[in-house]
Amino acid sequence: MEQKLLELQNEAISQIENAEDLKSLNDIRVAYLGKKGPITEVLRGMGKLSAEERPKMGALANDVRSAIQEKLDEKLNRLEQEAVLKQLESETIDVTLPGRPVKQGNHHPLTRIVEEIEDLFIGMGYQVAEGPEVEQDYYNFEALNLPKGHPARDMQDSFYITEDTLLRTHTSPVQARTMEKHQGKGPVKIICPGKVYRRDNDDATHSHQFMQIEGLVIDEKITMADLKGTLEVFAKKMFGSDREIRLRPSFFPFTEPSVEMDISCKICGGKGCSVCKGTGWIEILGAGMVHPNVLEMAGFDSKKYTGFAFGMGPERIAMLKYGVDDIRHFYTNDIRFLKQFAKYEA
Ligand code: 2U9
Repeated sequence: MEQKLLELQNEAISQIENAEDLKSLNDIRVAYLGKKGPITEVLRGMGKLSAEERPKMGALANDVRSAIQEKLDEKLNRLEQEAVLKQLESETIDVTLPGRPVKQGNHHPLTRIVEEIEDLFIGMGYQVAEGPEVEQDYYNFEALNLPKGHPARDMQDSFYITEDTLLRTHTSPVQARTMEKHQGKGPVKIICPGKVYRRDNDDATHSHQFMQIEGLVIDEKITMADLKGTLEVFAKKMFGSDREIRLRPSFFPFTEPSVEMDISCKICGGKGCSVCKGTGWIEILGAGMVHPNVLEMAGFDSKKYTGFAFGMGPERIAMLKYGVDDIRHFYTNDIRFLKQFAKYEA
């Protein structure tokens, strides 16, 4: 029996050493130290032993049991430590590894241009005013000196929704609404960015939906000089202090006198090239002194108040600034086109 016990001990210990995981370790414990285990079996056979052999065998059996238990505990600790180490390893984060690049979008080029122009005029004390894209005929046309049947209306072919409701063809109705809210009291100093709609066939330079930024200043003693000064500051900040501006006579129903503003061509420095069609100048915006009819219709005393207004197309400025040759790129959401502007992100 003594031999049997020692064999069991060696057998159990070699199995414990080869155990790979906690489960097989537990199986060994149950197999050897369990109620039905061989050591228990041996102890049950103690009855057949002599009185002097029994204590010796009992002590040996307990030694074997505790030797096996000790080995089990030892192996258990090691396996648990190994499990913890493995888990730590699997959870170890190599902080020196580069982070996974988070695909960050970027501002749409038109948003960049509009925000740049907004910041520029906010810096000159203007407030940003916005209004509905679905507009009333009155604010889109009549309030702007374009009475029903006025031929100039056709120049702005419109998406009518009802007899008197349309998709606005310019952001000027926002200025007309704002003037009305002022109930004839100045000053008014606003810029109005936003989407506008004209029933047009899309091509490289026309889109049925495009953007505008218009501006309006109304106060006492506002002159053409104020307009020219403002446009000069705008042009130099937006296109570079080395640019010249030129004002040419023009016509808009809602301004009198009216002008168009050109800036000197950056490509040829004014000598003439394909970009400026040989003129040396590039048209940027239209402007003028607010027509007295427009002032009066909005409740301003045109003898006391004067004002200037201007209007520009952000697409045109973006096409010049970024060298884009087709306005439709701004609207067809081709990621290859849009992600080119990621490099401009701060
Ligand atoms: C009020 C009074 C006057 C806004 C103006 C322009 C000239 C102009 C064009 C720019 C690019 C239209 O999209 S575009 O082709 N706009 O040239 N806009 S003066 O004049 C106003 C507006 C509102 C109450």
